[in-house]
Amino acid sequence: MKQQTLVLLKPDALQRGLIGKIIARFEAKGLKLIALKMIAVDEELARRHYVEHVEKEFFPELLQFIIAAPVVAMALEGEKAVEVVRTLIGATDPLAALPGTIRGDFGLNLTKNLIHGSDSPQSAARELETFFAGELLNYNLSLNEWIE
Ligand code: 3AN
Repeated sequence: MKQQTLVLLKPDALQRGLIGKIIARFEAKGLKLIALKMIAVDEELARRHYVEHVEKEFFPELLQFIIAAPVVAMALEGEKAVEVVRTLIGATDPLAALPGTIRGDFGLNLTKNLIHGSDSPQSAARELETFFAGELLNYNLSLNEWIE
């Protein structure tokens, strides 16, 4: 079942020069990039994106972090893309994330955990609308007949 999902490469990924390495993992997996942009997240956008977390005690720290430098936002498409992307990303806490996952290989800090991936098809639909309303691209990735 084909799905679409939202990924954000957070300010720490940008500052640490990991953008290319992380995108390369999704490309190598066979996921199709259907949108990609850099964006400076402001407080309003952060509150909209993290609507489930605005009341949590860690939100002020999360807010300061996510607005501190630009993020790279992308939309990815593929078989079970929501779950597949979450698996590639690894556990929320990089200290618990398995080696081979993005957080397991590159992170040590729960707030500075490099990357966000939608946690369900419902979240994906909402988050894609937030970041890419009307901007998702429809094209044929010719390599996919050898992947899917
Ligand atoms: P995930 O990003 O794995 O879906 P969520 O949605 O539970 O995790 O949390 C959103 C973000 O909030 C995390 N990526 C992390 O940066 C931050 N966060 C979550 N839980 C905590 C916590 N207990 N302390 C500090 N930051 C947290």
